[in-house]
Amino acid sequence: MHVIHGDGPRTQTGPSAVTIGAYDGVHLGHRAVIAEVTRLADERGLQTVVVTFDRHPAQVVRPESAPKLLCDLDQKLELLADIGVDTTYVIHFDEVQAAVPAEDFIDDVLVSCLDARAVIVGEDFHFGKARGGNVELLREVGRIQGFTVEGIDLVDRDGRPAPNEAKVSSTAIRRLLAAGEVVEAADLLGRPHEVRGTVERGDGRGGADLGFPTANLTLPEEIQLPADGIYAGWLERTDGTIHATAISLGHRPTFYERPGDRPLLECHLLDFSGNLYGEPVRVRFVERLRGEERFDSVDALIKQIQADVDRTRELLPEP
Ligand code: RBF
Ligand code: MG
Repeated sequence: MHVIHGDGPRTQTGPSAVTIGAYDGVHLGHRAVIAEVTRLADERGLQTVVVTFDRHPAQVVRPESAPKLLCDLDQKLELLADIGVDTTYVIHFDEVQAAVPAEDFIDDVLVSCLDARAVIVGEDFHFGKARGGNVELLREVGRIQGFTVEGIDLVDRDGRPAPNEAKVSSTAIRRLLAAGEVVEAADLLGRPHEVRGTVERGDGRGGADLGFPTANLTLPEEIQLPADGIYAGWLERTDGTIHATAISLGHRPTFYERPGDRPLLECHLLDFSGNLYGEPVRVRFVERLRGEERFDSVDALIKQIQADVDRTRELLPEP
């Protein structure tokens, strides 16, 4: 997949079928839209292009209530490449970009750079300064500039038009994750939820005192985490090897008074020895095992962790 950075050198694509949006998570609803872009592109001999942003526009426009992200930019680009998108145009979204009138955005990006012949967006898509651009404006400009516009409605998880509450949306997936419902979230994402972070040095207690060493991850602030709790999942290393892992996400109430800050994500890899310090890894949440608990003794905690590890082994097939 070809990636164009909006603030980088100006390259031009061939005539294209374009969709625009945050595409956070590249979930099944997004995939349905992109499938339509691809269908149209094939029919009319066009390139497929996704125009998206390097952060969620809400992080700039209303930072106090911006949603957490379902994936970072790197993962988004990987997911778009996986489904066969020809080109992704990444807009660097900042205050300057937020102030660009919708008409200028259409002229600069859609017409000049991407030679858009077809534009496919969600029916309720808004863009440009003060969210002034919409499907209707696209249609008006399209009639003059020579591109067609299709506004499509979000779909349910089977790809059918759906009432609001059944629609696959990033918001619905965030809510499921926040409730710990990782299986349901995976159902809408089309894959387990994944977070990416770097392994840092922890307390050293897991290995020395508990017999269950863990890789502690530093995570980017803006990524959506599941609810605190214990999960079974996968950890993928930089060399591509995938390990079954029992995941603890939370505040370790057995050892610490609950601080108000962000939870700690720790992974105990099954059948693994060695340390991963400094390594960037990917963690996928497959099943929720239980909520985090405060144990009266270290022995009780160890017993429970052993049961979690056994359950993880049962739940996860060989990688
Ligand atoms: N800590 C707790 O305080 N309560 C728990 O219920 C808990 N469950 C865990 C389950 C698993 C599978 C693992 C790997 C760790 C768990 N921990 C829990 C975290 C544990 O206290 C931590 O790994 C060590 O204290 C080292 O940081
Ligand atoms: Mg640890």
